Amino acid sequence: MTRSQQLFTAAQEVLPGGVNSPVRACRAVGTYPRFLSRGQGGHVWDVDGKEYIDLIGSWGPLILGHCREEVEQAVMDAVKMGLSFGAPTAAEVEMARLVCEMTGVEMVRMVNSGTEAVMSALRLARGATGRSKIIKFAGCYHGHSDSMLVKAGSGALTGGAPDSAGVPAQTAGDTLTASYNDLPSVESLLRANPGQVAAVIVEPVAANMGVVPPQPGFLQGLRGLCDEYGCLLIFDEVITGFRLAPGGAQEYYGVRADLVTYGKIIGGGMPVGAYGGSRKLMELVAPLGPVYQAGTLSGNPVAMAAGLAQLRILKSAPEIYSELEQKGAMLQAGLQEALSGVPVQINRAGSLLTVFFTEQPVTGYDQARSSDLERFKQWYNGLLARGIYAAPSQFEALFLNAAHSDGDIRKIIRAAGEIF
Ligand code: HOZ
Repeated sequence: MTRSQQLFTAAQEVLPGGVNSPVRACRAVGTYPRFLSRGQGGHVWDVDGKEYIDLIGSWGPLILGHCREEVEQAVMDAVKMGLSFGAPTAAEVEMARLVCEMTGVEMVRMVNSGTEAVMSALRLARGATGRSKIIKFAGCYHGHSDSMLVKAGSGALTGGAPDSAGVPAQTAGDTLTASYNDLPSVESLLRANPGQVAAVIVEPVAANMGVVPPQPGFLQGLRGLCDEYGCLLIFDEVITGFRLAPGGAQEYYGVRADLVTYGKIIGGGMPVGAYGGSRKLMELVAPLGPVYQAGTLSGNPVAMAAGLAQLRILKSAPEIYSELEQKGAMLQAGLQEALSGVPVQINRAGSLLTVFFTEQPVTGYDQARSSDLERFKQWYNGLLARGIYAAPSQFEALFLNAAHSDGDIRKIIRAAGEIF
């Protein structure tokens, strides 16, 4: 038995499924989770000493790779000054300024996770419009708050439970579900619920049913529909924020949302989330306005220090984005060739990719679900055996980071060619 297997056995006694987040249990790929002990650059090591190319990067935030010196140093300096105050600090002001400058939002509120950011943005949208319904897209994942666990992606989809038990029917009833990349499905919901929809929330690149980029005109069309029907457009940029471009998907696709949610990438690996928008909307948040939201650990000084160090690097070295784009294109083209004997669709947006095992182009939820999950299992385990640590679910993304070398990418391509 490996050390990972021993730990997993012990974990199952005290943690549901042996994990603190379902996908990590690796149930969909028929293996046990590798318990990790350290990371460096684009690589991680498990507790048995095996090295892997890390294509998860903590599910996105480690865009510069593990243990980037400036981030590490900033955290160590902050730790020496105190772990938490529950009071304002200078770092929060600098962080808010930087987020506003890079993304174009006018005001931002720090929270502790993407789930919290979305929950708070939805409350704000409802408070601002006086309406209660929300439109989301099947297969998009916006964290695990009650109203968003309707036709959810990510772990909910992986586990075969896109609609969670424990969500009150009244809550679920206020969530309307449209089809991603299908504007008429949104318009018909808006028409059928006149004056009732507070917001349309979307992952501008769906990345929790696997990566599904928006079709040309889709995001622009959503913007137009929201304006026409008087509701707010919310971009959930927990995955795309600061990754596709310094200004996230808003910049990458040239579409502005009313509210934007961010997640872990703002913390550089520490637990952080944020939501932001125009001054007019954000001034509705307490203590200025009637929409209440609070948190002792919000703006935590250690998390701010880590995030600030990472964002400063991203801002001062924009070539990181073109390099990530090149690496993404190189991996996509290489995989396409290596997997030419297998029915695959390789979807990509910048440094985010998913290999779907299906004949049909994947532009939405139904096509994503048509992927051959047995084939995916073989793929995942084949990669793992060859030292490549990928997301253990068809319905997640692969994340490249700035520390991955061309050699790493060649190794992944070589491995892919050996699996089937
Ligand atoms: N399902 C999450 C990403 N979309 C991953 C959570 C985790 O296991 O960290």
